[in-house]
Amino acid sequence: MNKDVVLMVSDLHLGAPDMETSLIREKHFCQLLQTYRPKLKALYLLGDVFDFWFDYRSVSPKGYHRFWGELMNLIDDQIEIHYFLGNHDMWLCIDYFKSIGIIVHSEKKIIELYGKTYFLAHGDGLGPKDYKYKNLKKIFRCKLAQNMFGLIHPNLGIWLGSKLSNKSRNSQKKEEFISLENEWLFTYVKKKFLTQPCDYYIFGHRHLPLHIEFNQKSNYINLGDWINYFTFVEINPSQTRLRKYAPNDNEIIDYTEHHFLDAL
Ligand SMILES: [Mn+2]
Repeated sequence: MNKDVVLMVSDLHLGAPDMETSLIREKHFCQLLQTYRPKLKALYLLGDVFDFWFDYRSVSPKGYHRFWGELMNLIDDQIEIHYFLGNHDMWLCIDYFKSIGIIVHSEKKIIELYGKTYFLAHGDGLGPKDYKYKNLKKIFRCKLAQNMFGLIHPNLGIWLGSKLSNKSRNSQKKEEFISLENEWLFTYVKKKFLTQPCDYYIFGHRHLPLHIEFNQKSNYINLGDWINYFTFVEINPSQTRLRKYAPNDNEIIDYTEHHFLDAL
């Protein structure tokens, strides 16, 4: 079998709202990876995989054993794993993740696959508005803040981080589509297209699966989430599709609900 499929997934928020609930989603995700593993070339995790993550010098958060086991299987099969930092897991230790065999990206990145260009990012802090978060991000991304947090005892630090993460997003809330004008990441994409034209702009963060085709050949895709939608992008040499894992039937289907043609 050809190993030529690339998967992109984001916003699993593992750990939220509690470990028991999260474990159900974690098992579904592992099922997806097992299904694709024989034909998988690379896995792109586009941020917020964990609801909160912090690596102390010698301590990492407990749990997520099935997730890590499945990732190790992929690494042993020489399948590339890329990890883009989200707003909930921006404090993971890049060097530690690298030592596991994961390629970590702390900024947006353009890649090429099968002759198409893909602009990839988690999506936080992009587009108009959200000034409060953009300033917070500057503080959170600074090494000093990270080092200070590292001084807090892990039992307290991880408890505190998880509380704050849960508060920053009501993780069980289902995002709904209102209008294209309200899609601020699409506003960002339309502007970006003028200076950095790409075939696909793929983000997470919005927690709402979307596929918007614009300018004849360009596409904005939002990955949705693994809380309410179980959506992801599948890329093979001939197409790029937004798909959905149906946990109850262990079935993979195309996600077509929010698919807009000729948006510009
Ligand atoms: Mn998120």
